[in-house]
Amino acid sequence: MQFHVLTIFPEIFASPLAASLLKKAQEKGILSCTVHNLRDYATGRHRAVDDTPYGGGQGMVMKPEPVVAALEGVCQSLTTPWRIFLSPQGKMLTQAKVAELAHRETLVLLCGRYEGVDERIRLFVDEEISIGDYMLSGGELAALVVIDAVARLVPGVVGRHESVENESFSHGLLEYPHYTRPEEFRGLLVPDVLLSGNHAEIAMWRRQQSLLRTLQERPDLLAKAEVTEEEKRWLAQFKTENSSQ
Ligand code: 9D3
Repeated sequence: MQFHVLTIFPEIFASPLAASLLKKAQEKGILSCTVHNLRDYATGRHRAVDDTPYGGGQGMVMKPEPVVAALEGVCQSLTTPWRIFLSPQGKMLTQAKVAELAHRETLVLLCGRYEGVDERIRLFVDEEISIGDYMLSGGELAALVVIDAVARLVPGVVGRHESVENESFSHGLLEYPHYTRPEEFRGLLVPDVLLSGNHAEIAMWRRQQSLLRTLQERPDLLAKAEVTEEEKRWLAQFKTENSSQ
């Protein structure tokens, strides 16, 4: 899988791409990430990538010429590029969208900066993605979120061991609580069931903890989660028994 990033701040990408999972995947050749500096596509004496807004107002707007020149220049040499513009106006990123993107061969990620980009740039990308309803300074951190989330689903990037965790997330419930040594930490004990060696009981406890946590922290997830009729009855009973709390 290939990622190409278009940005005026290529240095933002250096550390995240040079550590941990993404680093290993690139070393293995499963993944490649190329960061392109939008300023290299700017012309004129000042190589400006921004300009003042028509109609007046605060701040600067990203110019269309360098952005479209970069999109065309980079995509020219790619077979099936899928162009994504990271923008607060985009559709919110979900795990389902991440899974869809992971099937593509080449993602081209355009990062905006300044107050916004010239509206005409939108006509030169395939889709617009936001990572959530909060304000970032630009598209760079959002692009890194897309790269990280998508890369995890590319075969070979995440080990077999951890990919199970992946699966449990897509079942739509929150994770059960995890513990490691010591058995007692500042008076806080590891639940007995986890020390029992009874694997059936442990599996049942973990499933119940997942269900309860989801009910308590993210009840919205339960509607879409894979929950059996028996589990639904169990949760409903738990709700009535604890409705006073
Ligand atoms: C100060 C300008 N804002 C007016 C309320 C609009 C605005 C423009 C550009 C707000 C943020 C940004 C920069 N953000 C992104 O480029 C961005 C983003 C985000 O801010 N939140 C979530 N996902 C994304 S993807 C790209």
